[in-house]
Amino acid sequence: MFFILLSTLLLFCCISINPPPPTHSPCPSGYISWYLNCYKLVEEAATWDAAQTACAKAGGNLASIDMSYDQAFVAGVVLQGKADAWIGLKRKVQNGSYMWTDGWPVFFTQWGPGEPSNLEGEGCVSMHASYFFHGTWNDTKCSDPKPYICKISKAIPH
Ligand SMILES: [Ca+2]
Repeated sequence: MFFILLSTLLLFCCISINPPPPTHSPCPSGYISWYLNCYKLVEEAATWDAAQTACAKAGGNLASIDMSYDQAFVAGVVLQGKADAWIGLKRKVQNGSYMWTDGWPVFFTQWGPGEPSNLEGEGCVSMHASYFFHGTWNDTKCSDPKPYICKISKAIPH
């Protein structure tokens, strides 16, 4: 019995457990990996167009939100930033319909109460950071400088 106990103790004391290797992030530096995408909240305010250009330079687009899981994740990121942030949704001048900059069709929306108000010059969509509106969307003035959220995605619309 004693020997069994001793050998058990020896077994536990002397096995070295190597820590697992760090997880390799599939995203560029500064981006958060989530699902098949990489996201980054840029807190320096820019107009909607300048924000989209900046995201495109990094190989992405202003973030599209294709389902409730994306919405929950992006809202969590934006709420941390404490300021409303641009997302990749813009109204087309031609027919008034909305489209995502990355080409995905709009099959999920999370408009705030009374939105989109569709006022003239309010064709760009930002996400509310205030807890009261909790990540809901608002069409607002494209020329307003706001923080923004970029998304780099491996999923290609088809
Ligand atoms: Ca509005």
